[in-house]
Amino acid sequence: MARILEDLSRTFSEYLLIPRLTRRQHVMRNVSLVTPIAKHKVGETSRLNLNIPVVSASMQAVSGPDMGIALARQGGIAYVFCSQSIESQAAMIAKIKSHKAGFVRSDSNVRPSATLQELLDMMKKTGHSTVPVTADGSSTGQFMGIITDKDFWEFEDDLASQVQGYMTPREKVIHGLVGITLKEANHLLYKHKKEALPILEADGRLNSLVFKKDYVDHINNPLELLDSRKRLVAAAGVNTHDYQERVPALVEAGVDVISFDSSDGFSEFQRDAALWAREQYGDGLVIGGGNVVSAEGFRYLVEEAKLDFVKVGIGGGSICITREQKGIGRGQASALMEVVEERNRYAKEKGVYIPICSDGGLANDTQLIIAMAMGADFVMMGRYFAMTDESPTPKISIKGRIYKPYWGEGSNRARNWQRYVDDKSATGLHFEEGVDGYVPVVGSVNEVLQVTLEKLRATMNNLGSNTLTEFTQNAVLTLVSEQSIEEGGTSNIIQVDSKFDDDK
Ligand code: MZP
Repeated sequence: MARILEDLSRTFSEYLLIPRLTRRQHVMRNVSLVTPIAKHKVGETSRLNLNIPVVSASMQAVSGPDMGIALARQGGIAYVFCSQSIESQAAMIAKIKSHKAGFVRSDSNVRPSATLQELLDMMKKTGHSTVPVTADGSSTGQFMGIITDKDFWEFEDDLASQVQGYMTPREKVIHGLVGITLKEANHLLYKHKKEALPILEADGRLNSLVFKKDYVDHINNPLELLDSRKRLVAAAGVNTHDYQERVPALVEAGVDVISFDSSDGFSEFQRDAALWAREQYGDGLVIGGGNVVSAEGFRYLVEEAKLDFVKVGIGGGSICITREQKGIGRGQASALMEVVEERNRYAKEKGVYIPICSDGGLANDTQLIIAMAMGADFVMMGRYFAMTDESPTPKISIKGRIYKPYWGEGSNRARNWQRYVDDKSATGLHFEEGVDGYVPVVGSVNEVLQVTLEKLRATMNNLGSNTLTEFTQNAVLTLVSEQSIEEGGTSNIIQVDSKFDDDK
């Protein structure tokens, strides 16, 4: 006979946190939101940490290269969606990795014999105003000089003239040699008041460029998530079908983290795919997966699939109808608490800590805070990021307000049948697990995260904590009655404007 769990399936909005003693050191500027994403020995640090506990969902309407860049610059990561061709997903990862780095391979170069018109066309196409001149016009050719848009006047100079008559020749260009540190390169830029510094090989070939604007950008984004080569960290969703071709292409493009994307990840399909990836790349790649909603599912993915992190959540997503279509799922709070308990048990038994991601169904900032207090190491959100300027969808005006489309990966629109069919013999499904709709536009990733993370930091202080580990350890939660929930909102007043809250 079927077993019936005694507890109710609970959601985040049914809980509140009880404040703990706030000491003098518990102020927002002392709060660190650093959190692990890869499994590690208890007491040691993870081989990859996020600087904020937030990642975006692997969805067509959410995570493209712009989201990858915006989120990594804030300290998180975006899982570039896998419901697309391998080539285009790999190109998105390559775009994130090449976005900005201390040392950038130059992608706009000209030959000395190129005309100013050719140079101008290139500058307009790429938006780059500083262009290295190399003997063969390649990014690694013999360095001959540099030309910028200030070296000629588009409407005065003869555009049929050759670049070599206008460029600053090599002997007059301040440059560095391969081996120089980023700090030294930035110092040269500062000392000579330059915008760009070419870095040359010992034999005079161009290696890379260092830009002043990247230095300024880094100062403005202190939590930026960078790899050991100072490139933004990039992540991708993958599936259990074409992983033997997709994962190598993503690795080749520079991906740092992959996550198996499935509404129900408690399967041998996911185990086999994850083990294959681990065998190929060892610990060089962070490999996560899911989703699960039980201790049993968590154990399986950790012990059998050897995942680095596990995602929790079935059916809670804002666009998800899995629960009503298939009758599977669990209240997100109950699922998370059971998995966290099992993770802690596993850490005690084996001395290995497995980060947990709470995926989907966060309707507002408060629920994110409760998820973190319950022991999630980071949260994954779709709708939250679909509403930002950086999601890959167009803005649409409906009755005078601006919206963006948002649709589930299990909807017909996404046609992401791999995610929902783990049986290769199946050719497609005759029912949907996701819906298609619109969400209001709320601004840039930077703007919305600033508010959300400020609330998280403030609550951490209320609970006498400056780190996420302390936050979870100090957390005391209480279940609330429907009346208390009602009381928690405004009461007995007429609100001036509740539009924004309604939208969130
Ligand atoms: P949300 O943040 O919009 O509430 O939920 C995003 C999450 O919903 C994703 O990370 C994914 O786990 C899940 N999802 C995506 N598509 C579907 C679907 O079509 C879905 N059913 O459930």
